[in-house]
Amino acid sequence: MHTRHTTCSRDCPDTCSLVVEVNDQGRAVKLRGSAEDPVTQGFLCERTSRFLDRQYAPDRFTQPMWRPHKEAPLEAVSWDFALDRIAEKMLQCRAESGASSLLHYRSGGSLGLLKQLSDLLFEKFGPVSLKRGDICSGAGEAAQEADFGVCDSHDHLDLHNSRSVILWGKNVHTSAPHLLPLLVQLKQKGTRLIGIDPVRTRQASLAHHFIQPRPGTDFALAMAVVSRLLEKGLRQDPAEFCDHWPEFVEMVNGRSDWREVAGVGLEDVEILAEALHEGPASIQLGWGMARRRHGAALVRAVDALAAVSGNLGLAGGGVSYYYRRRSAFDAIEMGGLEVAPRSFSEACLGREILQADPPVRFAWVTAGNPVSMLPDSQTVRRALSGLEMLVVVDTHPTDTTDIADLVLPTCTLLEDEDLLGAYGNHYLRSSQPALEAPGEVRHELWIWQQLARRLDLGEVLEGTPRQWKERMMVRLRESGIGLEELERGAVRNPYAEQILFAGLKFPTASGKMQLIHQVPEEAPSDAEFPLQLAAFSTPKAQCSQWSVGLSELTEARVHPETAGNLADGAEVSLETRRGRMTVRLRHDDQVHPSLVVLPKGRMLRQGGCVNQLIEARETDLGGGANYYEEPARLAALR
Ligand SMILES: Nc1nc2c(c(=O)[nH]1)N[C@H]1C(S)=C(S)[C@@H](COP(=O)(O)OP(=O)(O)OC[C@H]3O[C@@H](n4cnc5c(=O)[nH]c(N)nc54)[C@H](O)[C@@H]3O)O[C@H]1N2
Ligand SMILES: Nc1nc2c(c(=O)[nH]1)N[C@H]1C(S)=C(S)[C@@H](COP(=O)(O)OP(=O)(O)OC[C@H]3O[C@@H](n4cnc5c(=O)[nH]c(N)nc54)[C@H](O)[C@@H]3O)O[C@H]1N2
Ligand code: SF4
Ligand SMILES: [Mo]
Repeated sequence: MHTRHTTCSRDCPDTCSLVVEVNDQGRAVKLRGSAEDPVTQGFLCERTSRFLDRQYAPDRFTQPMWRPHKEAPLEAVSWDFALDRIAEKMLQCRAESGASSLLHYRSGGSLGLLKQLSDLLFEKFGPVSLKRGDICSGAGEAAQEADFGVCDSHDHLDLHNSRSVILWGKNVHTSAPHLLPLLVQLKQKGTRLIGIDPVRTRQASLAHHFIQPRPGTDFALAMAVVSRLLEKGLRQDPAEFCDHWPEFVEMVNGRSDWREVAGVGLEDVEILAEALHEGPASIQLGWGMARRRHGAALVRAVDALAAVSGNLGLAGGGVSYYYRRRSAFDAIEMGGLEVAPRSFSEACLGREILQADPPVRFAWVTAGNPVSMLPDSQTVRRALSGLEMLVVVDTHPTDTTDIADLVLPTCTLLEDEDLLGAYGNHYLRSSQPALEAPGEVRHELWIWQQLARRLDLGEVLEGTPRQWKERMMVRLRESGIGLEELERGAVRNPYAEQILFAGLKFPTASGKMQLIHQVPEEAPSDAEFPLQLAAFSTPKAQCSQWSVGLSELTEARVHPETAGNLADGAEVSLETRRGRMTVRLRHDDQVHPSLVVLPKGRMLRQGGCVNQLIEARETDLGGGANYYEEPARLAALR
């Protein structure tokens, strides 16, 4: 028995250091969190603790697979056969219809930095068509870039300097578990914790005060608190460091019912106002809250609240949404969207592919399962099924591999080799193979290189994974950090600031923070579909990758009041304007009465996918997807 060290590359803010116990036959028998890593602190989340079930699942792809015609099952083929066919089709499409007839789609299956080399391959070959926007964090990032000029965070340990920490739409227990020990420690030393979520999550028992607003009304909640702060008198004059202060005040004073819109009590507003006024208060925003029609405006309202209350530019303050995880590494030179011949909105991918003129003929999908995870699954499925060739690089079967013409098997996070920056802390880490890849499984770099040779692209991708890692560490080496050090364990990004916007200087055009000063329109109400359907992260799965057992039917949680005479445990029909599915109803008085909550990630092939019920619509900024506001209703099964 021996142990190997690597890093979890899943789409998760924590980016844990893993210890893999490997037996003498080379089989992993246990995964642990590294005790030496300052963030991981010796424990893993539920979904990765159980990853070995997935690692050794019998349905793992271990050979290239080919579907001889659209209705046929996949059959195993050699790499030469698969790559020759793909190269032939790519060259044919480019010659006959131009490179815009090919689409490259990469999502967040792995956060490894080398995964961007797939973008480089397709740019050198084309440039080809790309996706535009980002369904995960697009709206929130665009909001903070508009306000502050950059979307980044104070060091997470700066929370030690906060008198209050406000967890705003951030489900720490489920989505960022390694922030929990720090929050518990802060609570013990007297830091006040406030939670804000339309679902009373487990956080309610951790927080000193928990606020349960109507979903999607965070703009109004923030303005209710601003109104109260204006009454109290501000500690700092926002006009000195913010643009649009007069318009902002006019907007706030233009309404007197902010609190009623948010559906919260006077005490809720008072406690938030007091915590922010007293300061320093750090606002920790969740990533999900902005996946709404006016998602960016919600985040901008919270940014404005932090500014007006005097919580920017000081230790213990700030609004944390995202950590610039790539900032320490050298960028791979690419033109991206600027050079792409055309782009398709990620949120509306299915519809836009179907409407494309000239048509898309070929798509390469990597590290993503767009059929299950993008809105309007059936349209995405139809669009991708209709292509002349769909190639998917993945480790396991998904709704997307189910319609692929070719599936190329690649490494799991335990076999992979890459560099990782985190989006929930400022640490940098390296992954290296803890296990040998089984069968014909290959590192993606090998796949791209083999393809590049067949496409006559010369040397652009040549080099081993380790050589590529070295190439991306030039700047880090200048500050004395080498790859060997990263391979030994987590290293803090030496270029990341402890606190942001010191001296209240912002990297915006005017050097000032930009206050939002327009109220977003309210979402139109829909009398026939009065509820809001949303699917949130579950501890049992990483997006559509389930490692803990599935219930036989998707469970829909609603407040007992909302359920009416539909019994707890009953099979009911969940309906939206997009379609319907049968779900098992669970009464849950912790859920806001206007919501129906499903677990995120279940696939069509697992008996139903929430995204088959969700309309494809973009958010106000950043090309996010409006996942959390689907008008819905429940009905008895007929
Ligand atoms: N276990 C697990 N962890 C994950 C993931 C996973 O699939 N499973 N996914 C990863 C990924 S890809 C991401 S992007 C992150 C997502 O991480 P989070 O953003 O933390 O997770 P979400 O589930 O999207 O939603 C977070 C919380 O926002 C609340 N919320 C919803 N609407 C509103 C609103 O209008 N206002 C307020 N104030 N709160 C609201 C929800 O009730 C939920 O508790 O997590 C990562 N971590
Ligand atoms: N209704 C609803 N839908 C949502 C969300 C929601 O909250 N509600 N959340 C959204 C969010 S935040 C996100 S980020 C997206 C996630 O959407 P996706 O990124 O499409 O998510 P996954 O299901 O994780 O699919 C990633 C695939 O990558 C594969 N994979 C893992 N490692 C590697 C690798 O190294 N290389 C390759 N090639 N493949 C790999 C996995 O096996 C998996 O099949 O879903 C979005 N969809
Ligand atoms: S998914 Fe997140 S919490 Fe779980 S092991 Fe990976 S990095 Fe850690
Ligand atoms: Mo995400």
